[in-house]
Amino acid sequence: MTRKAKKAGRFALLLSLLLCLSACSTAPQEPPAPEEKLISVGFSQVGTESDWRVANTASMESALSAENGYRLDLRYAQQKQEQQIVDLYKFINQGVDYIVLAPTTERGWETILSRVRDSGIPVIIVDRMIEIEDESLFTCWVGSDFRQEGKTAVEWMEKTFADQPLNIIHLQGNIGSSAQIGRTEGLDEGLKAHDNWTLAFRQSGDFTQAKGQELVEEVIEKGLLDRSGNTINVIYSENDNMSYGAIDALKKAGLTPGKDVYIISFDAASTALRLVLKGEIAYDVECNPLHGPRVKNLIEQLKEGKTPPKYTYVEETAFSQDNLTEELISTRGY
Ligand code: GYE
Repeated sequence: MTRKAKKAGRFALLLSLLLCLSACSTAPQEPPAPEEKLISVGFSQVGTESDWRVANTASMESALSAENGYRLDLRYAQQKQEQQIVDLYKFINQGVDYIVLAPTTERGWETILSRVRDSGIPVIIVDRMIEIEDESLFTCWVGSDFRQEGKTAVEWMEKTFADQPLNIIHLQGNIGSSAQIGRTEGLDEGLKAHDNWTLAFRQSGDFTQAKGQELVEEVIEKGLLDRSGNTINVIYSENDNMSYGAIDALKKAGLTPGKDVYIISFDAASTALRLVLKGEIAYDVECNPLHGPRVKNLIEQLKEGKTPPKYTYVEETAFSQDNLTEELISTRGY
């Protein structure tokens, strides 16, 4: 054998040894990256209009966190249904595992939810409801009984003001949302049942503090508060943030909330409950925003092949100075 041939032989041996080594050392199949195992959830949120909404978003983010095994795609809609429809199409294209929808308004969901159903993605509705004939267009719902909230407020007004005449200023939420519809219905029933309850003003403040303030400034300017001294002025404000705005407007005009005007509010966020303690809000009906763990629980049931209840109502209460302490407020979580 020539030197050249010997060298080539050694080289071939080395090569086959290396090949064998690399084949033998093939590592066992790596487990998929943790990212791939996360459950993906597309969450279409109404917006950031109120303390309630901020607490609701925080609750969803902490329950559907990566540590808990979720990848949450959160999209805000600035209280616009059109934006929510766009976002739902995006979730279909992404092929998320679940869609969670906090609907702005009750109507107008048929087309987009039919598309979602065709894609096979389960839809969990949270907070407000949708009005839809074909209930198979969503999987389940969890939220509040807004009609009951309205009733609770009116029952308190009946008990507290007895037969005295009321002059009512009504600040409504986002028109067409379940929270607005139910709370307004409660007041309407009260107005029907009491001849001496007068509706002096009714307009939507879109659940925002700025709008609430604007509307009450308008009410004061137009002289719609009763100054006769024989009638009780009540502001029925469909959420806490509008109540904050109402308080600012009253104070700016030299009026004292809790003395010149009684404010009935909804949500019972901690800032508002401290105003109840101060006497500036007379009564606050609770609306619980901590839906994150509830939604997580529904997803877990679906994942296990179970059928969760179609509707889950959250238990709620209401607060006045009679049943409230600072200690209670600080333990409530929102
Ligand atoms: O009362 C209000 C928020 O839908 C229950 O929306 C929710 C309402 C809540 O903006 O503050």
